[in-house]
Amino acid sequence: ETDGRTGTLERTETGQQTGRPRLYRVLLLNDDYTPMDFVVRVLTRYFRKSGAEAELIMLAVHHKGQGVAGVYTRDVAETKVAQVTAHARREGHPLMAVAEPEP
Ligand code: NFA
Repeated sequence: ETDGRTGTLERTETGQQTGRPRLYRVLLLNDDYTPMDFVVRVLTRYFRKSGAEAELIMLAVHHKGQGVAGVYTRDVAETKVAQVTAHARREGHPLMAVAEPEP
């Protein structure tokens, strides 16, 4: 049975999780200021994309407003969001990343 708080599909009497965990999409959001080459480097560094794939995802975000950088369990997705956000701010760019559960 689905647990709305944890996203686990089942839970044993001892609280151990069973079944497949819910997966979360990490989305990159477009803005007018972050340089395209910075977004490509984020995708290769934090999401292990090839240069060609990173370029395609970056352009999709640029043209459509958002795009999927990767799909992960909740903890990993939230860590990627935090890492990307921290890196962008450190470098002075407004790039935004968010995590959303897969339907
Ligand atoms: N729109 C940004 C630009 O024209 C590029 C960008 C792409 C920013 C993807 C954020 C995400 N410099």
